[in-house]
Amino acid sequence: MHPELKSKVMTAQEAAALINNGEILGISGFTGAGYPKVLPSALAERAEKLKAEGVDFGISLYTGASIGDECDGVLARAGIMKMRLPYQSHADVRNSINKGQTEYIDMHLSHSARLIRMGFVPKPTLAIVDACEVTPDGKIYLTGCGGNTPSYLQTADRIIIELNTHYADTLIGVHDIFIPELKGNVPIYSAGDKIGKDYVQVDPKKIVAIVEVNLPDSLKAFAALDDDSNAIAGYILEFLAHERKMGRLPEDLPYQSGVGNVANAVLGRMAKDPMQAPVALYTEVIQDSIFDILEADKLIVASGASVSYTISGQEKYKANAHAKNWKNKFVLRPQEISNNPEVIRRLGVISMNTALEADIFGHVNSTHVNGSRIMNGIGGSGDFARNCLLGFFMTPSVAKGGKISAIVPMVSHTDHTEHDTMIFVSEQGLADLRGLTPIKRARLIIEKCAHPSYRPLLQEYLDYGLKNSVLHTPHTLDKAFDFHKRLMETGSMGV
Ligand code: 0RQ
Repeated sequence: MHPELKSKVMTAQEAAALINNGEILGISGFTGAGYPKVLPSALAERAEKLKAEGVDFGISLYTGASIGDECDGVLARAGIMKMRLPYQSHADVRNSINKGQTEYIDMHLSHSARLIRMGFVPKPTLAIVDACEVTPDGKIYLTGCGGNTPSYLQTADRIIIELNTHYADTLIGVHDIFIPELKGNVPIYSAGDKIGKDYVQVDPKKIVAIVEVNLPDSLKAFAALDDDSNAIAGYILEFLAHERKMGRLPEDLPYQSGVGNVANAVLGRMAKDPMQAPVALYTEVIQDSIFDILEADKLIVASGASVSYTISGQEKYKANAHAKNWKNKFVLRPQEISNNPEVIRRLGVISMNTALEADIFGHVNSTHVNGSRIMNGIGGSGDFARNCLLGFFMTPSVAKGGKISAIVPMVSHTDHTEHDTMIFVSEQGLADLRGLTPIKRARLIIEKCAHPSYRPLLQEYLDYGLKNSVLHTPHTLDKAFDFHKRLMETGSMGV
């Protein structure tokens, strides 16, 4: 309705023509939610044409976290993604990074916006955001992601908005936008506290294009729960019940859970447990399992950086946002607040994240296969692992049909040190490492978490160290990577 904004409405192709070679794009999007959906394809087409004319074209892509194929996949396949941060989980992006075609900075999610605002990495030149609404005085109401979007909107010189009517007004009012100072408090004392505004204020003169869309986030449904995920979820719930019985765990502590099946399974099973008290989430990503909790009337509040719902989950949310007042149960925050160490420590968050591999002394590798090949990234796991009250690292005990042991003598890359890890869980069992010396940790991890087919090899490594090494952390450096060497030489860590 506003003539000046209306004059900026254009097609995706027209908007893509405004993007220059070498542009640094700071875009909305976090774990498959709230990312731009049509501009990336138009940009890839434009790059293709320029390439045919012999003109080189490349961009850097900054996001909140992982985003959908319509953006990450499209830009990686077009071969124009020169730089990427702070987290991705797309096979084509991963391949491009591991081939050296895309530079990648794998960052703690709570650090990324601040490092960009401080100029340690170049600031975005153009922000592209998925938004529910924009007003003539420059108020932008975001869709399903808080992420790094407020900082990108603040620091970029120009802004393109994908005005997405898919969520209508069901996410307006859900956001709490607060950008912290370099020094000073983040005054959140309970998971649902709101300390900011429900929109991002920008100078409307920076808005150079508005592209109208009506599209959902394209998240696929989860695979049926496998036995390993179910077993891991079972051990975690049993352990939490035990800790409560021992009087070590108040009922009302909020939960954080990483992405994927196990996280969904834990929350899904909590919803079904008649003994489970109502729960609050202070997490980064909110997944479909939240609906089980809502339907069981057990949700106090869910605070996160994004609502990462499958297509059917998005429909369910929209249908109930007003009808059952679900809208009031959610708070979406910038990721430097959803993952803020001060708040995580203050609230006593119970945290659950995933390891690729863990070693017998308690270190965790969440990111690099054989120490070199990036999988996804650390995401928010470090923000929560170090600062939570109670932290779980979960992984099936073996990968690739048993050829890879998730428990190794020494991790080939370290994301989380022994000082930050507390409880390891595999489908074999659970090891509570708190308060144990390195040797006791090693014995417990081998006994409780390693797959039976790898226990003798791990025990042999530990015994050799106990005989021949110093006795604080008895590593044997010339044997520490034998599992990984065998994998590279023979295709299996087993002998
Ligand atoms: O390979 O895809 O070819 O089948 O890794 O493993 O078991 O399906 O589990 O999808 O949860 O991924 C750690 C990567 C696990 C993920 C990681 C192979 C395995 C399979 C995927 P295929 P699964 P997931 C949340 C917070 C980051 C840290 C975190 C992740 C593929 O959960 O990125 O929790 N976490 N952040 O076969 C070689 C090993 C392997 C292995 C598994 N040791 N060596 N390959 N695989 N273990 C995220 C955010 O903060 C946004």
